[in-house]
Amino acid sequence: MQSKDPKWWKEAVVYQVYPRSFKDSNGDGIGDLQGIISKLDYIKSLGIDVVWLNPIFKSPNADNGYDISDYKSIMDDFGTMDDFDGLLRGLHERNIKLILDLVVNHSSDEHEWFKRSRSSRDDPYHDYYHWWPAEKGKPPYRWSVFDVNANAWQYDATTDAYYLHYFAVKQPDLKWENPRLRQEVYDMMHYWFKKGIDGFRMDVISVISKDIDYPVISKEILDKEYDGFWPNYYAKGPHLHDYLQEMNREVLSHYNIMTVAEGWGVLQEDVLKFVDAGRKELDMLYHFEGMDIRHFPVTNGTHDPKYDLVAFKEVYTKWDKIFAEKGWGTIYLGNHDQSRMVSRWGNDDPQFRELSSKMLSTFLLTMRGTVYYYAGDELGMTSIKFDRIEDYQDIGTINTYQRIEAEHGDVMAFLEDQKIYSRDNGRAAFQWDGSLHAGFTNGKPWLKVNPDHKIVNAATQESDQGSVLNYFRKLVQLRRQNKTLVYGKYSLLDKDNPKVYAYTREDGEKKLLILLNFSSVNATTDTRMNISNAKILLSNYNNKRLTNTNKTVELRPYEALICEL
Ligand code: TEU
Ligand code: CA
Repeated sequence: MQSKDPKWWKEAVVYQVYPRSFKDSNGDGIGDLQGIISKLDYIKSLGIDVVWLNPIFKSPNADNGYDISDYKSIMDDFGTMDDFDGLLRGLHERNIKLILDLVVNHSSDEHEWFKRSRSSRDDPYHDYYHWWPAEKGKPPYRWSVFDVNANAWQYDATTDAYYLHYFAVKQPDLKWENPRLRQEVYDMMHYWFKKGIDGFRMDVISVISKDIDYPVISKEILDKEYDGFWPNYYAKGPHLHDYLQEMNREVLSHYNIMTVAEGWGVLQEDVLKFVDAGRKELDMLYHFEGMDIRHFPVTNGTHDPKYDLVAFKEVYTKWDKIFAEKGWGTIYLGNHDQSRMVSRWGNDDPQFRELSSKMLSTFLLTMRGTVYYYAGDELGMTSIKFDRIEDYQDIGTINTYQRIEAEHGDVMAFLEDQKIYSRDNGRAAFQWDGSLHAGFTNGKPWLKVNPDHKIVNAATQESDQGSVLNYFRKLVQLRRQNKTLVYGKYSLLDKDNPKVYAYTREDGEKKLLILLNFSSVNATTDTRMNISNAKILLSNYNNKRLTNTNKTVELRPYEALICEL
């Protein structure tokens, strides 16, 4: 059973740093590499094993670095290659590994390859991208994530042809069908591995292979985004796994590194194709099914929790099962594309913010699978929830707003919705202290800083033993000391309970019971096992207690308990 083979990356806690928002060192309002270097001791103090950095490469920033114009140099805003080398050294000296973002479904339209590609149909680089010659008529419709008109084909007069962009118009899709392009990508990967990086997080790698005949996609499929064209067309390219196997052979297999695919649109039945070790492709994949769980409409009255916890449990249980024998899973509740964990899955009301943050961290650090933890969540940072479109910087929010406005849709409803779902909620600056701009910058921050930094910040929490931050540190240590939490079997208990998430983790040596109240009221759970001798290893309440009558436990609001049976 591969799932039991020990590997360093299975035991790792990955800490995701969004460089633009972490720490600004030169007062231009933008986080940078020297800023991260200045906070390495803080990162080390968390006890984490790996840092994942979002893209740091040269970019005109149409999509905050996910539009790369030179894969082998550093974005001006972030610093220089010397800064990068210093950062990598600083991490390695502290025994922390570094993984970078590999963004190779598309490049920037300002990349040299694309400039040449669009210059002439005869240019050798023309075939590095997907073109549809205009004499064939209009290309069959393809949806685009960030295009104002949601159209992935953009007409370009110089070559009288349309180019494909699944994301923004400034993010043309690279043509993986061209072996020369693939070699360029592999060379670039070798370049970074030779510098000593420890792996890649692979941006929308699931959509790199295209059906280059561009068949018409039926309206029925096109009408459904998440269960329609993404899983059934975009993420099912005919040569996807040939390319990943080739990449493994040519690059990945030469190094002791880790890889994780952003598994957008990947169907459950296809997951193991990516991560079954026997297939020699990638190590891990992270899914979107958890993130696709929506909040109940506000008009339905108050819900507690604000989403269907039974469905939530089903998703994470199902995804645990996929990797029970082969491959290896991942677990996360937030990242740079999502709102803040506590606002979305917990309760950011001042009364419950700390308790529910700790409860959610307990969930993440006690599940099977590699933990991906988003910087700032260890402080219980909350979503910024802008009221006005002018405050947003994210191309996703801005372009969708423009589209809805052009279609005379309900922009107010959209803005309300963005308070829950906009990517900028997770991108406001890291809150170092209670001073102006949260100690993130001396200049004007590129995105407004959350006013709650006066209360929610690292400096205050550092000195408080009971803080969210210090609780996170304890959890990381507990996971490190208990390999049962990494490899042990997961079993869901009391699955229909709408307020409590309860499960066990066990191996030959130990059996642990995890009890999590996802609601703001007292709640009970029936564990159906004898827990009279259970010993509490960690709790998010000061006065630890296990109130049980026989097999039933009563939990206080957002209470989290890790017990040994
Ligand atoms: O994300 C892909 C993606 O599907 C998201 O942008 C999606 O729109 C979002 O999760 C909706 O909530 C990756 C990166 O993580 C993202 O930051 C990039 O913008 C995108 O690819 C393009 O490179
Ligand atoms: Ca800066």
